Amino acid sequence: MTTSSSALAPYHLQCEQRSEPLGLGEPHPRLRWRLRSDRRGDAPAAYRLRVWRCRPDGEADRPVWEPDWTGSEDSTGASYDGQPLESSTRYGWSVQVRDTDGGESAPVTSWFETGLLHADEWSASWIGRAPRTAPKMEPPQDVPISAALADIDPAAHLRRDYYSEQTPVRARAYVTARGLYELRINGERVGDAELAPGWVDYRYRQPYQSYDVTHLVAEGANTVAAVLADGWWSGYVGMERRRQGRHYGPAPRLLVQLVIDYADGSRRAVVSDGDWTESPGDVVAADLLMGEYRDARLEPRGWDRPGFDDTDWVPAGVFGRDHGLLVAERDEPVRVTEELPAVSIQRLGPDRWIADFGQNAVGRVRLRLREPEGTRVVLRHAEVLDEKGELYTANLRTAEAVDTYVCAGEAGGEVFEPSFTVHGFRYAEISGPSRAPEAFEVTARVLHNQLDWTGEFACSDATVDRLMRNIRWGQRGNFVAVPTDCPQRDERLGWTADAQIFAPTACLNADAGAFFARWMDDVVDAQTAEGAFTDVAPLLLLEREGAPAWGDAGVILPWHLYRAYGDARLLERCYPAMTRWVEHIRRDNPDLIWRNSTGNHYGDWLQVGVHTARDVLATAYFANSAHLVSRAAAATGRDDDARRYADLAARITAAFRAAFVTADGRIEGETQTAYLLALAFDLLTPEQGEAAAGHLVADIEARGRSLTTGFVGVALLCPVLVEIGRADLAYALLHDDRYPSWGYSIAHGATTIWERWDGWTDEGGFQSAEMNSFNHYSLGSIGAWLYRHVAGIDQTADSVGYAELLLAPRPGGRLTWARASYESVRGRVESHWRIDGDTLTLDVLVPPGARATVRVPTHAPDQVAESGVPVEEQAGIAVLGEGPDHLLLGAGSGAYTFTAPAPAPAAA
Ligand code: RAM
Repeated sequence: MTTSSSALAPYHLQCEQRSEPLGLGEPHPRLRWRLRSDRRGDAPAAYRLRVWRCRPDGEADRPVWEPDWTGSEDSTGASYDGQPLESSTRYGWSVQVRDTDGGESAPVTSWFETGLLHADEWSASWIGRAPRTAPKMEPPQDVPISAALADIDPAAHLRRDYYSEQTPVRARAYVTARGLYELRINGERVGDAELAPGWVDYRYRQPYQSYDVTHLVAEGANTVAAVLADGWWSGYVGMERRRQGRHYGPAPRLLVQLVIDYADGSRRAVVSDGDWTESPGDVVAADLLMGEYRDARLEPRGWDRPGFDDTDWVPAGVFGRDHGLLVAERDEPVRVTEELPAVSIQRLGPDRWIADFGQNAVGRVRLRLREPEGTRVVLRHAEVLDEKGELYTANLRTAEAVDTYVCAGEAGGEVFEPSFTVHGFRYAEISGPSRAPEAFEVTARVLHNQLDWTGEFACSDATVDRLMRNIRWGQRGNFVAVPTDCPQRDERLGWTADAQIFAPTACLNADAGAFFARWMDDVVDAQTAEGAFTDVAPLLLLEREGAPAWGDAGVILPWHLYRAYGDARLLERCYPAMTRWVEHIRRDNPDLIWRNSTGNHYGDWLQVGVHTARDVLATAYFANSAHLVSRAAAATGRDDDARRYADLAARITAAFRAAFVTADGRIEGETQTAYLLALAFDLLTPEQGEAAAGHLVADIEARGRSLTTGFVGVALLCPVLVEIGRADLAYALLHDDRYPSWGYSIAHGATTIWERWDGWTDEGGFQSAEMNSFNHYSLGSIGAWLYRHVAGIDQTADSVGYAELLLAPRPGGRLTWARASYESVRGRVESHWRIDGDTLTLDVLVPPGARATVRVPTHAPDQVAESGVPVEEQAGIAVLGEGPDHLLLGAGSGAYTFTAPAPAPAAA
């Protein structure tokens, strides 16, 4: 029997949400793929997986999992369930899909590779600088150094030589540090991870990276070497004055295991141990917040290559072989993802210039220099300039963000880029060089965890496009090791509310699944014995109990990630912690009004001139969390819990109404956020809801169509306005450029989202430097609305993994077109509308296996056509309903072009 071929094609094969990951730790990794097809209505009916083991040279060796065809409409992935995976081994895999007509796709292949799966396979020791009997090394006396940096020991240079009798066929390096490391083999930098091993709560886990170093190791003499700095382990992190540094330990440590395979089948490990030697070098001091001080004259030349004479180095200190907390890295590391050349360089003095990179970004500056030996070049960083055109650094608080480089005087010039620090900046002041730096010699190198960018949005309005760019830059700048609040001042912590508010936007812009899932371990581990999630994770602040909307992130995020990516494993893992949080609030608030155990109750943080009643906000969040736990229970097959928490949510809702809502739908405090919470979380009766919607609109109108929302309310603002039929008001706020609005910041040159609406105002200038970041993503939570309501890409309320799309664009405001695309776990989704004269055209793309509800915005629902044919006559399209301003259609997968009389312009 011959099988017909299918139009279905799997693409973007991933393992554990990563493309061809090296060094996986998961015994049953999840394999997934997206589907495309050029045939309408195409859907997968079954898939077939093949997994095989590879030999060290990469060739296929033998099958390890050959399951039969699995019948499934939900063909987004499956967990490996074959023979136990071996450590440090590459596996090839392929997937093939069968469509509903029996046609089969060709197999598409990919690979993954395991790391060290068992703690007992590690033989490396933790090494570092041995405790010195001599006094601490002093930095050279001819150069000034700040008190904070002077308190930091020079980065340790560690090395060892080894000899190889044979030519290696394959080599892997498994590496981590309590601190930050840069590994080198035979003079070459290993890999391109920056700030490795990243930041997790090291008290619970220690992630290691895996590198393919086959091309670096050789027959004969070899050298493995590393530079080791403090990083999050022992450097400055956060703003807690009583405890700003050395959070995890007093000094950094390194762990290296190099595994080399030879042609004769033998395997050898070269590990960090007492055979390594140590010396300080050119990195005089390095710190994430303070900056890096590099004196190139002190570099031990050739130290990372064979043949170096290290007789005056000292034996490395050996600090045990504790491998218990080692885990394979689970998401893509921080990397340099872009370079921004200076767009201008202004001279400010005889040897002082300011470079503008045109974009507030996060990373560091790379400088090319040609200066005499001993020339000291200092780089200072700032997000904005003051009125005199100088760097504005007051808002960095105690973060110095100063990098210093002392030139070696290389004849051919030299390049300085710090390795163990990171700054948030648009401007850099360069002082010290004897001649003006040229633009090509000054580059900002952009750093963040590398994400797979899955979403794109564009529209006819340049300011709205700038807003989306600002949102994306905010995501890049604050996805550095953990989701941070800000990248510049002495804070940079994993604030939980910021993350939950921004997650819907983040997960449309990019596949942030693996990044957030890894961070969720820190959120769960930080939970108190009483069940309180925390305000920040990894936990660093002394206050343990999370505030309303902050601690709730522990419930909201796993649920959101499950819905976005359709993988229930994280939800399963977090479920017990989610229930503990809700139980903790319930226990301390028997009347179900959340007044007790509210931690540092921040309310609607940074709202504008209003005060949202704290109990209202807290109780609304309590109801929402109980409701989400009920949904999570249902999704993971816990029916009793589902009923119990649904009942709890209903009782909290009743308590909320009794305590805070009047008969005519007024909510205590009467702020926009109070109304938004009640409406978004469905806490009102239909009558109250209608009245509350009216009060919300009246408040916005009374303020001249202006918002008052802070971090918490802002995410709900435009979505709720659309929901209550006032898309026109949502657009008015979107297009507003008066204070407070997104447009106001853009009109004042913002290239990222500001922490505060009033970060800078015409009247007041800069807000207090005590708390004024120009790169916070929280107020960028409107990004999700741009995708969902402006362009029209969303999923229905009950859909998981975009199985049931909701394509409901709401043309309005100044826009004449908008489009978005999103690479969902199922495949590509598109929505693109444009209004040309009297005609609206809507192009949508629905991936195979998904279904869509399409809302065509038009005042003449009886005149909607698809590809020129009235929709009633088009096969595969169902008319689901209509209203005065739209037609609702059901459609299967495929590309569609709808046309209709353009919607009536939104009422002004
Ligand atoms: C600030 C942080 C963060 C916010 C908390 C309440 O310090 O920047 O954004 O969540 O306060």
